[in-house]
Amino acid sequence: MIIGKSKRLFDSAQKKIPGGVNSPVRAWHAVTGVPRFIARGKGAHVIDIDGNEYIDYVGSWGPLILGHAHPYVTGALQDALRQGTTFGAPTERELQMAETVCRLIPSIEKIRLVSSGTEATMSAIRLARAFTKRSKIVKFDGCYHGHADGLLVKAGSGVVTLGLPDSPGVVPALAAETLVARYNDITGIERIFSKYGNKIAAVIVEPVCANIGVIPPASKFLANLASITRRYGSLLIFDEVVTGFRLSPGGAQEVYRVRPDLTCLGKILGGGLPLAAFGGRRDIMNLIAPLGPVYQAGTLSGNPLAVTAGLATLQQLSRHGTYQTLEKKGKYLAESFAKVLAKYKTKATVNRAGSMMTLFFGVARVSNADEARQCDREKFARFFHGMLERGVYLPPAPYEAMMISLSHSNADLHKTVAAFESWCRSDRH
Ligand code: KE4
Repeated sequence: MIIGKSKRLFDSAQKKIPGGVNSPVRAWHAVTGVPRFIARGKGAHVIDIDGNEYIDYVGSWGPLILGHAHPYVTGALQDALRQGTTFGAPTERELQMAETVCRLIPSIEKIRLVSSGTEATMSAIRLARAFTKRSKIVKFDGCYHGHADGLLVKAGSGVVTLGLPDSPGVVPALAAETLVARYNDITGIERIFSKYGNKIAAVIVEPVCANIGVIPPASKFLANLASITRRYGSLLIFDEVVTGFRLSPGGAQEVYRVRPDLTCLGKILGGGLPLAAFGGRRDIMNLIAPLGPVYQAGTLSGNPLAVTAGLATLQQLSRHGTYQTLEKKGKYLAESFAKVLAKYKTKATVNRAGSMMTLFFGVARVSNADEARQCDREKFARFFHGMLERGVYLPPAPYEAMMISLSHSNADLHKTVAAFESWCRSDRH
């Protein structure tokens, strides 16, 4: 495979951009090799700067549930562009977006648009602390909610642990306000609340994990979280930046029938442009400035182009049968991979939720971050490169999610399975 241009660009990029990339995972440190510089995308395919074409399962880490350059989205953007790009003033489109999201996700009675998932979760946590007048936050080991200081914490020793900074620059005193629990472990949560309950402002959770690989919630886990937080007067925040509009029109909370107090959205919400949001109960959201005292702001919040792309995407997703189609594609791919793994007696497990999935090599079950970390990362790196050589572009990290879009054709899926079987046959380690 010719990758000379990507190599040259990557060498140059590293001179001016830390690690040569504008977000760490794009540097391929987990799989090594030369990150491909992408020239363009079309449907389920991307073409790199050297002209190599791949079936894409990164999907820009989630937003592109319709695929690349969907004509309905690009057409809407072309119309919007002619009217200008940003005004720093309210627009009708922002109201349309707010009304659409509140209709799709009934737990969201009011919503504030922002520009990234990090902003959304950071703001939701500030709001939860203001509303409850408490300072502690509970997050789960393996869940990622963006890079706000208070969320870049890791579990200390033991199960009920005060957070420790997971990055230089995070102040230990702030990290200590975040408690880290084990996903799918309701006993652990009960223990944390029995010790800190009246100090806990909120629990923030990915209702389906996507940042330690895909890990669905155990039965009743989310419902138990909702009842515990209610019992102690804490808030439940669903970080649906990934799952929102991915798993269903109403996100994971519709699938699992659990109503959080606040929800964070992103990725698909912007249809590939920078848009995210936080929203929820009216009595909580009314604390947000300028109505209330909790300050939150953004120059490009609710940007007209991003809202246009998001509305066009949500409109396409509202078409009949969309989520049945996504479920069928995801089911086919996961089951086909499982059949190949069995045929070649390769120890691995496939975790899937709708149109997102992760292969964990060397383990039989992954229900929390500790189990995920037992997986064979070397084998994953070989899997990544083996698939890349066969024209399939996977997330370049073992703890991410393959994203299937509506534009992945049956031919794309069959080719992907054939590539996987060919690699499994060759990788007899
Ligand atoms: P952003 O600030 O990257 O828009 O969103 C942060 C975020 C919040 N919540 C969840 C559940 C998320 O998955 C994310 C970001 N996801 C990663 C991929 N797993 C973004 C990719 C990257 O960091 O480059």
